[in-house]
Amino acid sequence: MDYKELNKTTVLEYVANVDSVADYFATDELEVVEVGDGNLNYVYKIASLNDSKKALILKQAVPYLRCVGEEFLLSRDRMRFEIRALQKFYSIFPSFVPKVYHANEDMSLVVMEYLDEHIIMRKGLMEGVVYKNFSEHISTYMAATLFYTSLLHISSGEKRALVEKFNGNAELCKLTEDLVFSFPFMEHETNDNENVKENHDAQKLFLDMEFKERVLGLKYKFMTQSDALIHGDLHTGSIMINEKETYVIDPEFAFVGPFGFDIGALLANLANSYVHHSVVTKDEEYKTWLLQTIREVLEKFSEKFLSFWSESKNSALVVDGFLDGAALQKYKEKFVLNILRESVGFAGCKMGRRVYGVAGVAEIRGIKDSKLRRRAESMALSVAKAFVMGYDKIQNCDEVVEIIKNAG
Ligand code: ADP
Ligand code: SR1
Ligand code: MG
Repeated sequence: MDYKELNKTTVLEYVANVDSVADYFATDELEVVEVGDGNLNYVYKIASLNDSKKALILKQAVPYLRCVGEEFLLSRDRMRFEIRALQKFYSIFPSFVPKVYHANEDMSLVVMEYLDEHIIMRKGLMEGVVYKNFSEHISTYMAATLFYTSLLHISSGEKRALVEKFNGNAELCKLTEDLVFSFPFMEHETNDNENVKENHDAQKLFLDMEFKERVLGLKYKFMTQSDALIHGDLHTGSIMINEKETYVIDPEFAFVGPFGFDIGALLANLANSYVHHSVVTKDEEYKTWLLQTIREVLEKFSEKFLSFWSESKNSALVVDGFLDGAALQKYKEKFVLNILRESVGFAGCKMGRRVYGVAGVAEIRGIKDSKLRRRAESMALSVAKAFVMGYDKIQNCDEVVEIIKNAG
């Protein structure tokens, strides 16, 4: 089938010929609304007019970057990787991933479950909503997806096949290389240049060669380390949530990359929320909940990752009998400590990129009062710097929480 960019009308014509969607809606009359608020793609809600509980999402990639415009070309290939990742992550933990009803790589589209009782987590966090099950859910999601796609669980042949399956996602990896690890830390046309102009903090950051060398070290890890299948863009805008449930959406940046990258993305976004509440709402109770959540996410991730590991004696990496019991225990502890450290390093880059880089986040760039915004930027930068400069010395989760707390 040839690719055709859909619109609200042609979405209905398209799904009329898709059996799984036709079965779902039966004879209901349908309505289509565009609900996309992301940077890259078009997202349509297809809803039944007969039953308000029945709806599906159709997401289609277009051959350009939506938030910039048709002049910024970006291949539609990204949808192939989103489809594959949604299916893989769903097979590992279905309760945290929307169910796919239909996928068409030629048309660069996927039809999936509509999450009607959930909101984008970034929005909830800004409104000060407490999600008491979140740390439990997301730590399980991250530990399971990372562990079960790594050499601690699959064979070396399966791992190479997995790398191959996602290796073509080069354009989106390149976006991350540029937009997370390079351009936000130098003069660049894609930056928020109104803000960079005559800004002492920005000039200082761009001239901080020690910091930038450390960023390069982390970029190199991102470009070369193939630990596990990662989501690749796990910020709080890729999480849909309510008090009971947590779903991870939008895995189009997925590839086989470093263990710490998704954890780092999440840590950075939770820390940005802490910065927002320190500067804007000054809600001490909420700030305490955020810090406690950060600690729990990191601690529970380590516990669960180790617990999955304890279920098998033999893996592609550690052959049964290779280490004695005590040495194996020590090795595992060092292994997860290293994941924690790299997560903190990536979190530093991820926080830093949101200050002057393209694609700022509402928590910081959305602050209307310019004085408050500068304060938030400076706080975010101080956490980013502490993370990047000190990540490889971190000993435990308390130290991570202390760094964030001390900044504001
Ligand atoms: P992009 O790839 O452009 O970033 P997203 O996958 O993040 O697109 O989706 C954009 C928006 O569409 C989300 O912020 C959310 O509001 C909505 N959305 C996406 N998937 C779903 C879903 N399964 N259920 C409900 N809303 C969704
Ligand atoms: C121009 S694309 C900007 C960002 O949006 C995505 O969510 C990724 O984080 C990407 O870097
Ligand atoms: Mg998105």
